[in-house]
Amino acid sequence: PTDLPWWTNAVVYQIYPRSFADSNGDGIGDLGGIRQHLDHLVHLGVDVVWLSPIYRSPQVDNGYDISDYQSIDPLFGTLDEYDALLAECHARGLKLIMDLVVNHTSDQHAWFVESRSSLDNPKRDWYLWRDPVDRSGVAGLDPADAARREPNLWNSVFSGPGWQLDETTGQYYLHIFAREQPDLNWANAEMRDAVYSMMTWWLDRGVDGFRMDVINTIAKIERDLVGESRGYVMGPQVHEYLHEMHERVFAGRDAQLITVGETPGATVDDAVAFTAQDRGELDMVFQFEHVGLDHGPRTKFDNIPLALPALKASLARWQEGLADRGWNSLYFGNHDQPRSVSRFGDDGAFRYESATALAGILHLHRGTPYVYQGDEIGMTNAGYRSLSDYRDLESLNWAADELATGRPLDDVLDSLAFRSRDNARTPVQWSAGPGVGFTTGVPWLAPPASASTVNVQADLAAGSRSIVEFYRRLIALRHSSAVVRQGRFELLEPSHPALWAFTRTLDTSRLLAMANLSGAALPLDGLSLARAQDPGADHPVLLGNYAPTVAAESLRPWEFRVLALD
Ligand code: TEU
Ligand code: CA
Repeated sequence: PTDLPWWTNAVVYQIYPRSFADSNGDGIGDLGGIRQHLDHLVHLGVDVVWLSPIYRSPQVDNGYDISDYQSIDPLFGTLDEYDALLAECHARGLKLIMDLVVNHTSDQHAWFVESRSSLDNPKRDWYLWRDPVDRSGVAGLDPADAARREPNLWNSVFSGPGWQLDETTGQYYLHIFAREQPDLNWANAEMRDAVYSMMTWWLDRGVDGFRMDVINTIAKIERDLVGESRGYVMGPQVHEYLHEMHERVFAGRDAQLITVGETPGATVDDAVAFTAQDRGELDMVFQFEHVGLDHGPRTKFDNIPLALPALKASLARWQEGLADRGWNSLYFGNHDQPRSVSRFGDDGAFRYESATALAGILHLHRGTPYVYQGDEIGMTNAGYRSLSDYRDLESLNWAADELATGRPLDDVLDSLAFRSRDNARTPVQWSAGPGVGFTTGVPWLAPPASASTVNVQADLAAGSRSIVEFYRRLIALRHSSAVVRQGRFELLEPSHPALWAFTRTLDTSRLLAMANLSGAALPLDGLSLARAQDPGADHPVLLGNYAPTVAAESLRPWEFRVLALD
């Protein structure tokens, strides 16, 4: 028996609808395609499905630019189809959560159309409008910055200035993402009320919670909005807003719901403040420390090598930091990150072994694991070598800026082939063939060549080398083990360059998880975990990615094992 909420024992599966399954042959995934594959999710054993946005949207940022929150974009289907999908999920014991994107709307949203229409429109203050600034007299600025008239010197995450001049009123509006994604003004209570009533509308429809897009950027600091501020800083009001949201929207049904906030840049202390249950804010957050370790100093597109000890230490820091208060999400991949088997594993000779080793290690940490569509079959980076294959505005805008500086195309393509968000957005490979079982039409984004051998059909026929089967057993282990769910985490051999090993302890029960994240055999003698295993005893192996799994004195390349010590 435990007083931990249900989602501490749950596994979430992220669907990026545009790339999951297409049921009408237009080459874009849709709700019909999802309904056709729900049994795949049931087979995996996941508990919750998170849908990336499917609301009406001009699709500038693939649906993260919403023009009507209470609708379904015709690309994906209708509200009736949505209700059918929700009912079918619930009938299968799956919960369904939606992606809440309320740091910004689309510039086509009725709220923004009204807000921009005049200085005294009632919704003017629902967005962040500020007058131009003349900084020609400001010392210490380079000529380019001194000439800028934007209210402050923030840049957009998607390149260019973070402000757009609106000719009609002569003011700038803030957009930390694309200019088609104007930031909402959370200081405005009327705007907040409209968001809360929209959220309640979805919960009343039966939705089981939300993933909240960049929810820690909703609180801007007024003094930073004008003047020489160069970097965004999270305003402390964010906790006030999230607590108000909790009271106004979640209270009374909080126990059945799951909420996860995406909080780029959040520290462990921020995450405790967001997720400690007595705070009444969020259940958990997506933090970005581990997925920032291989970013260069200038931009994420400057890929730098990642040493395993740094990755191990990062996850261990978050295990320790949220051990007593708060709760961790556990993820390596999503629709914004490179494919984890290409980034952290070996997507060539040891694709099966490394995909399963990474999943085993991640899922045996303390927290709620998130499986990103396609990772359950070890899908790999697309690695396109032609700019015309890319679709993501973040990638295309960055590449254009880089090429404009004279950087060689091949060099830019090297960066994109590893880091572009399109790498994780290629259609789920259900089978071989031109439409990879995703569509009977032309996929909106080109599947990589690997699809001919990397696909669900081939994986399910792979017997002891099926990645889906490994995930199924891993998820079953989580569901059955109180130690996995709540055991205390302790990292072993932190500085070892290839070994990732840790224990989980609950009362007198202990598990030992270990993986060899290298392509060479790894002898275990002399290492702390060998001592932890009471050499004499023969510890049962609960799960391993090599068959037959034996508690040997060494780990084979990319081998993962978890043992029950007591
Ligand atoms: O991403 C927020 C975020 O962290 C971005 O900075 C994103 O990770 C980018 O790739 C970093 O370089 C969320 C969504 O997940 C993303 O798909 C959207 O594009 C973005 O917000 C705007 O809604
Ligand atoms: Ca379609």
